[in-house]
Amino acid sequence: MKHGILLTLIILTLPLCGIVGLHAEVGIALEAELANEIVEPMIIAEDKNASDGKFIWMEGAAATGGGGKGYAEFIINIPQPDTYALWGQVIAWDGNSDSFWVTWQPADPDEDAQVTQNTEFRWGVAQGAAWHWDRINHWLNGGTFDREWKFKEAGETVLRIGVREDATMIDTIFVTNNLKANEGDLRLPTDKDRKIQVEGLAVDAKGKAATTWGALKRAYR
Ligand SMILES: [Ca+2]
Ligand SMILES: [Ca+2]
Repeated sequence: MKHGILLTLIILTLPLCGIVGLHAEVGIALEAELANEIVEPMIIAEDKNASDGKFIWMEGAAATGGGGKGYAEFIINIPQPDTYALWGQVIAWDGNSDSFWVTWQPADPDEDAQVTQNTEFRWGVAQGAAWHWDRINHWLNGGTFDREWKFKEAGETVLRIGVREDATMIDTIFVTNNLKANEGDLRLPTDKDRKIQVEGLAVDAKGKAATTWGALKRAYR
């Protein structure tokens, strides 16, 4: 009888573990200046108050127009299929320096928003002259709404932050599958995060997973 109860408990608990496993909380902290590709006039600049002392922007003066060229691209290995939100640590001085274009493939199409001017991909950045977090939104003509991206598979994704208005600054990015996260749930990149971003340890982990699957396949033959 006791064994029966134990077995029942195990049977009931196992699927629960699976569910918990699938919904593990993901948090990936990235330095903007460590992007895989930075295309001018988006450039790296220095600021002692920025995370690791650097940020990226298209250089420009406050209260003036300009922009629309240059971008930074990040290859982000997401560990599980899920719906994700993005946050950026930013500075936006004024109404002439408070937006980017953002696409994250493959959830978003392979579209050059700087060419199409598609407002689905227009991020209206929260203004402030000191570094602050802002959840990436889309600033549609009918209002501004938080964005979320659904990925059907784990693996490499490509995030592009394109210049829309010059002088808009971005320091760090935080990737999370907690769609209800607030600022207290976010973090700046640590030395370990930067090492992973530079050396691609996430790719190694992926390689290990592939090896494990290969070993499993052999075991079943
Ligand atoms: Ca500007
Ligand atoms: Ca930084």
